[in-house]
Amino acid sequence: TFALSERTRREKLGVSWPQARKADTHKGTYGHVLVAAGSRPMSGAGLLAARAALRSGSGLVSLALPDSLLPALLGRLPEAMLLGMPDAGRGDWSAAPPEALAAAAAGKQALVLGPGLGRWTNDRAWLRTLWERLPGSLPLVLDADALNMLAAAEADGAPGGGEPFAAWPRRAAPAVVTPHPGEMARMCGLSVREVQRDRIELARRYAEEHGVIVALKGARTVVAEPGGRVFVNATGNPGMATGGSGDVLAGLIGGLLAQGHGPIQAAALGVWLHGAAGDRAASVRTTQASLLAGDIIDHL
Ligand code: NPW
Ligand code: AMP
Ligand code: MG
Repeated sequence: TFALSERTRREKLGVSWPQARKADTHKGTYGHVLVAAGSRPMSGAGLLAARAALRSGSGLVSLALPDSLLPALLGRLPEAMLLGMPDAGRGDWSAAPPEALAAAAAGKQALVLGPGLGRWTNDRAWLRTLWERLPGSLPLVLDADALNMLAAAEADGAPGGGEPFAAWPRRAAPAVVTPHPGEMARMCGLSVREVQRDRIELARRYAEEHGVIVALKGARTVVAEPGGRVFVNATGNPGMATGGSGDVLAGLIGGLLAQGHGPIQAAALGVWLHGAAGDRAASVRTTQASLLAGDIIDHL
């Protein structure tokens, strides 16, 4: 277990930051992120995640959202490309075939799935189909409602139910999951109090049993990889306990993945940067109490 300092980033993860951009490069060099996030009334989650992915340095960002939300969002984030998913006019994801999202992910260098996605009938079967259709090598960040779907899938694994998440096929590129303690409690069938009792051990065990990178958020976010290193973050402040803060982290990690960082590197570096940007925002722009999630993006 390591404190996530500049030195451990360099020595234990091989990540140097900031990375200089080479002169002879173009936007295609820095990866294309697909952010599948947002639904009525949480389109802001998608905008925040996509904007954070852009600020992380990725070359292109596409934001997939239910079709009928698009007119209201035009011009809100002009740097991102908007991709309407079939929604039968409902503003949610319940009518969007997983195959359509998998097709949109083709050729992208990372997929961020979950912030503000909402829930619908049999959504975990939707996620299971998507899991199968996505290339196993596509770097993936699962957050928020995607994690609630995994939690539901795990519960389905009870006798007579469906296939638990732990039994889903392993991916060549381990997914990064970014639960807050409430989501982790659902994913593990525990109370929040039980999750908080031994965060390091729980994150380590979840990573091991599910073959994923875990970023268990909150004060001192714990980042764990299967069978290996655990990092405890030292940046960040309680001003970041504000709506949209986690949506920013998911987009940021997705952007780092798309630029070629490995999943543990992207997760650890993303968590550290997110906290450092939040610290800077709270001291130079505003106060902890007045901090907005968007301020974290602006200070990346
Ligand atoms: P309690 O009861 O407050 O103490 P949910 P959500 C617990 C989207 N958003 N330590 C918490 O505990 C998200 O992306 C959209 C301890 C409660 O039980 C999601 O899709 C926004 N406990 C959706 O909203 C901005 C903690 O978890 C439960 C904890 C719902 O996400 C907002 C709450 O979690 C939001 O990001 C901690 N550190 N953190 C937008 N602008 O569009 C949480 N808990 O029920 O999963 O609700 O996180 O708000
Ligand atoms: P979410 O609950 O998904 O919006 O995520 C909240 C984000 O803010 C996570 O990255 C947390 O680590 C961060 N955060 C929330 N509360 C604190 C805190 N008290 N200290 C440091 N970071 C926090
Ligand atoms: Mg969240």
